[in-house]
Amino acid sequence: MGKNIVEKIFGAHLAYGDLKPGAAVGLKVDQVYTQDATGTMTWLQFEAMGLDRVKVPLAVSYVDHNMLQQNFMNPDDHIFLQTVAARYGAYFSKPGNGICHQVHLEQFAAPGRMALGTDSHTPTGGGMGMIAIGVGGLDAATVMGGSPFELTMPQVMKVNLKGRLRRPWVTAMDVILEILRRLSVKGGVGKILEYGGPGVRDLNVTERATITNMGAELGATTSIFPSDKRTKFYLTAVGRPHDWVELAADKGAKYDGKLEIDLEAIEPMIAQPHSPDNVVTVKSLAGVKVDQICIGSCTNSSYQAMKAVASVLKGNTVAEGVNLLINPGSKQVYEMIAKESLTSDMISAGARMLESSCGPCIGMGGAPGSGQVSVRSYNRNFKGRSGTKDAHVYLASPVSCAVFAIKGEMTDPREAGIQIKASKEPSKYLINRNFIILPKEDTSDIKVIKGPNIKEVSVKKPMKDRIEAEVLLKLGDNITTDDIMPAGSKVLPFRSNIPAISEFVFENIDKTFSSRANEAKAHGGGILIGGENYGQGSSREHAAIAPMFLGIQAVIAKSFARIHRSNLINFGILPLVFDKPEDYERIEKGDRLALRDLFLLLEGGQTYTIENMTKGYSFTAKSGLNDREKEIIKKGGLLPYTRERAGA
Ligand code: MIC
Ligand code: SF4
Repeated sequence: MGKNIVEKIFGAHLAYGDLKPGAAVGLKVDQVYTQDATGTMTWLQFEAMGLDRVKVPLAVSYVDHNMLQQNFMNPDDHIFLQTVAARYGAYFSKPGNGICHQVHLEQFAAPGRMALGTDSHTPTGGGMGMIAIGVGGLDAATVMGGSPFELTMPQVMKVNLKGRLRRPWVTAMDVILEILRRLSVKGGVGKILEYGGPGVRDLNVTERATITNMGAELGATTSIFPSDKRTKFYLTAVGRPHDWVELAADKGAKYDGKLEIDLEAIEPMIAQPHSPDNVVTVKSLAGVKVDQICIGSCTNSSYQAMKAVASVLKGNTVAEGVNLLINPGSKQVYEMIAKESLTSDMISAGARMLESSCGPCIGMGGAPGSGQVSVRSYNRNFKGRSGTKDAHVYLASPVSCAVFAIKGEMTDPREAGIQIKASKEPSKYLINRNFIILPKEDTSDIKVIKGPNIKEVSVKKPMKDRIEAEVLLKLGDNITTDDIMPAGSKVLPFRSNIPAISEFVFENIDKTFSSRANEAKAHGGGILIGGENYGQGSSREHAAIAPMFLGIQAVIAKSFARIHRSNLINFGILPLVFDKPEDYERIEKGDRLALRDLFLLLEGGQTYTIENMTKGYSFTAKSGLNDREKEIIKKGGLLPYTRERAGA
C-alpha cells in the first residue's frame, strides 16, 4: 500500500507503537532545540536528570526571546544557556543570531528528519520536509536524555495545492490566512497537515516554511511539505546540498481527510483582532487607519520576505502617523540585506530597524500605544500579547504591511499604485556561523553559571486518591497560554523563577487569581473550568508549572490543545473533558467539587463522577490518558516519573 510522507518519516523513526490515529507511538528524535524563554526550565530539568551529555544527534540552545537587557536577569539566563549547552554537548546560538526557527531552517533543518523544539512554531521546519513538532520543555529534556518522544498518533490531512500564486502581492502568508479562515484555530487539533499537489512546485522553501509555521495557529501537531527540487535548490544555496533527500507521498497514499486550495484564487488576506482565524480580505477593510506596522517574526522574516518589503519601501516614505518596525529573522538575513543596500531602502523610507529576535511579537518592546491599530506580519494577535491591552492587532503579509505603512491605512496592495520588483530566489545565500558556538568533545571542566534569578524546578507530590477543591476560575473557549501565563518584557525575565512568575498567572483576566489560589492551597487547592481548545497557542510549560505551584489539581474543559494538555500531565495536573458539554453551564466560580477514588477510576474506564458539593448535583468527565500518562499523573509529573524509572 502506498505511504504518505508522514507515515514514511514516522515509520523510519518508530521506537514502539502502531501508526494508527489515536494510538500511542514512541519516536526516535534526531534534533532537539530550545529557545531561551522555555529553555532555562528545559535545561534545568535536563540537568536534574544527572546525565553527562545530551543523547540526541543534534541539540541547539537558542537565545531569541528575552533579548531586552534591562537588568541582570535576561543576560544571566543567556550565560546559563550558553554554559549549560557547552557542558552537555549542545550547539549554542548567541543572542543576536536570530529567531530560532529561521536560524534552524538555514543551519540545521533537513528533509526526512524528526525534530522537536520547545516552541510551538517548531513546525517551521516542515517547509523543509522535516517532521518538526513543538513540545513542552520537560518533554524535550526527557528526549535529550535518551527517551523516545511519545505522541498520540495524529490523523494525516492532505492539503492539495493547485495553481500558482498571483505574485508579488499575494504571498504564502495569504495562503495560510485563508486556511485559518476555513479551518479555524481548532481545525488542526489532532492532525498533521501534509501538503501536496501541483501547486507545491510554485512555493520555495521559505514560503513553505511560512505556511507550516502558522499551522501552529490551526492547533495542528505539525505540517509538512514534500522534499523536491526546490528543497534541493534551497539546501544548495545555504551550503548544505548533502542534507537533501527526496521525499514524496507514494501513489495511492491514504489520508484521513482532504482540503483543496487553489493558489490562483487566493487574495491578500488579513486576520482581525483578536484571533488568527478571524480572517477577511484586505479589500474589505480598505481605509482603516493604521498606527503601527511590524514586519518580521518567525513567520515572515526570510531574506526573500525582507527583499520584497525593501522593494515596496524603496523611494517611498512611511506615512506621518505610522511607526514601522522591521526585524529580519536572522543575522545572516540581516547581513545579506545590508550588503545589498536593502536595509538602506528600509531606513530611508522611515523604518525603525530592530535586531534579529522575537521582539514585539512577544511584547519584548515595540508595544503599540493605547487603543492603537497595529498590523503585523506575525502569527498571533491574541488580546494583550503585544503588551498593550486595548491595542487592535491585525496580521497580514509582509508586502501588505509595507503598503499600509506607506499609505497610513489598510489598502488592497494590488490597488495601491505602488511598484514592487518580483525577485528570483537566490542561488547562493550568505553564510556566516560566527554567532554559533559548536559543541566540544571534552566538557568535563565546564562550569554551568547560574544567576540569582535562576531557581530550581518545583516538583509536585504524588497524586492523592481524592481531590476536593474550589473552582477558582471559569473560562470561555480558546483560552490561550498567553491568557494563562502572560509574556511581555515585565514577566518573561521570571521564566527561570517559578515562585516569582506564578504571581502573574491569569493576570489579565483576574488580578486576584494568584492570591486566591495561594489561599485555597490550605483547603485542597483549586480547579479550573475551561471551554473548547483550552490552552491553545504557545508551548510554554510555565502555563502548567505555575498553576501547579499555585495548587491547581485539575482542569475540566470541553477540549484541550495538544501541547498544553501534555504540559498539564507533565506537571501532575489532571486534564478532564466534560462528558456532556452542557454540564459546563451549571458550574460557577467558587463551587467546591469533589473527585473520589481516583486510582480506581484511573485504572478503570477513566470516567469520573464529580460532585458539585456547593450546588448538590453530580456530573461526569473523562481523562482519556494512555498508560504512560496515567503513570506520570500518579507520580505527580514527568520529572518524578523519570527519576523513579532511572532509580534515583
Ligand atoms: C510564542 O510565540 O508564544 C512563544 C513565546 O514563542 C511561545 C514560547 C514561549 O512562551 O516561550 C511558543 O510559541 O511556544
Ligand atoms: Fe518568537 Fe513570535 Fe515566533 Fe514565538 S511566534 S518564536 S515569539 S517570533
